[in-house]
Amino acid sequence: MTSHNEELFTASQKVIPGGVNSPVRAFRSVGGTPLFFQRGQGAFVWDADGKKYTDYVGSWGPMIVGHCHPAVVQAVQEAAAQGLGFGAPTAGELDLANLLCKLLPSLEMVRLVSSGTEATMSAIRLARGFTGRSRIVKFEGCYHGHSDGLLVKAGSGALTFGQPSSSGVPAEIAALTTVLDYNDAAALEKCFAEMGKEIAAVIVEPVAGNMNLVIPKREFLDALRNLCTRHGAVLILDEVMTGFRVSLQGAQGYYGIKPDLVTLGKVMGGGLPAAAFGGRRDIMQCLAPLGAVYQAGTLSGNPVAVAAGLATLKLVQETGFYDRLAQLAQQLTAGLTASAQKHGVAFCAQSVGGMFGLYFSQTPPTGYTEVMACDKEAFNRFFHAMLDAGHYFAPSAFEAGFVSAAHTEADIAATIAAADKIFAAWK
Ligand code: KE4
Repeated sequence: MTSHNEELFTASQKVIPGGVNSPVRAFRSVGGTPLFFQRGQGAFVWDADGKKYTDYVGSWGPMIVGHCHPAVVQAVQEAAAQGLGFGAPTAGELDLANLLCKLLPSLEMVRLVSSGTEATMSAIRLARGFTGRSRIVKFEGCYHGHSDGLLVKAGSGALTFGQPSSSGVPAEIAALTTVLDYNDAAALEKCFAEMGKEIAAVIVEPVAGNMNLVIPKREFLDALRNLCTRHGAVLILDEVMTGFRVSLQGAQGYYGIKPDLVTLGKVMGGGLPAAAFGGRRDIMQCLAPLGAVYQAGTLSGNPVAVAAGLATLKLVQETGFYDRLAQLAQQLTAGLTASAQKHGVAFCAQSVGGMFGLYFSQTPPTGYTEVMACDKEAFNRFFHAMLDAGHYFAPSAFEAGFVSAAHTEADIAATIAAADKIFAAWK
């Protein structure tokens, strides 16, 4: 019998390219029919056939307090009843801006936008306007949204399709982007020695989450900060994923690195379209209407999205929130790793705060080349076997996973038990 997912997917492909509104949702990397979700509650989601899954994607990170948390839903309902949008300032935007600046010490000023792509695109333009320089440096496998200059050897969906660069990006634009290896401090040092005066900004995921999870080396983080300072380049930490995910102060607080600009999204919108970029006051004051760097957005600071973000960020400030989130992620990764090793499967896993990576390799990758050496086919088999068992991981070997405060130790144990059965029968 055709599943409702299959019916919806067939119909969607007639009118939406690939049947999805974002490529990574299409299951092209793992194969099979993408799931169409109809409901989420706490740690769980239900697909169009009514099948229940323990959710380790969480809308790619935003659902850190779980789906449909009552406090978030209530805040959204109350805000919506007052107005869905004004295209004018609201007190809620000021509350969110003040909260972001309180939580992240590097934020002296902040501008709200509607997506991570807008945040990074705007931060790059701002860095170019502030420095008067054009070159940007990024790292292979890192994904910063789909603006032209950043879709060069990008990660996430772009990596999934085996074409790290995207067509449609003019060569002239791509030529202004230098791509280096993540965690390679020496390559960064050499790049600055050769073209330091041209570099407007270095943009980096302080914990890479778009080529699977890759943990930064201390010397890499130190080189980023020191070289940008020495050469007058703007250091942009792209914390769209890590912000309020790895700690209350994001990766910048977790690792003690102070960016000049930071981009935020996902958790700060609680699942609704809210993102931001901000940082040093002297840089942010270059933005229109104060300065010459133009940036704008009809839906920026949308009151309903802001309400979801404020409610979510209130909940994550509860005592012990991140300790528990990290414990859940560690319980999952340790349990999966122990099970695989017991059954002789070449698999390992690791976590940082509430995000984790799963790898079909003997050791966790430290960069793009090692990520690409992981057994993608094995991941795809594991993904589908776990999906059949009712546990939903990211539909790509090149994505990080996420736990929420709504997951319980029992939920994690059930996921590990399901994986154990799969690893026991692994050939
Ligand atoms: P959005 O434009 O998708 O809101 O954010 C882009 C972005 C920027 N920076 C980082 C570090 C990100 O992880 C993202 C988006 N992440 C992907 C998942 N890896 C979004 C999922 C998708 O593309 O559908």
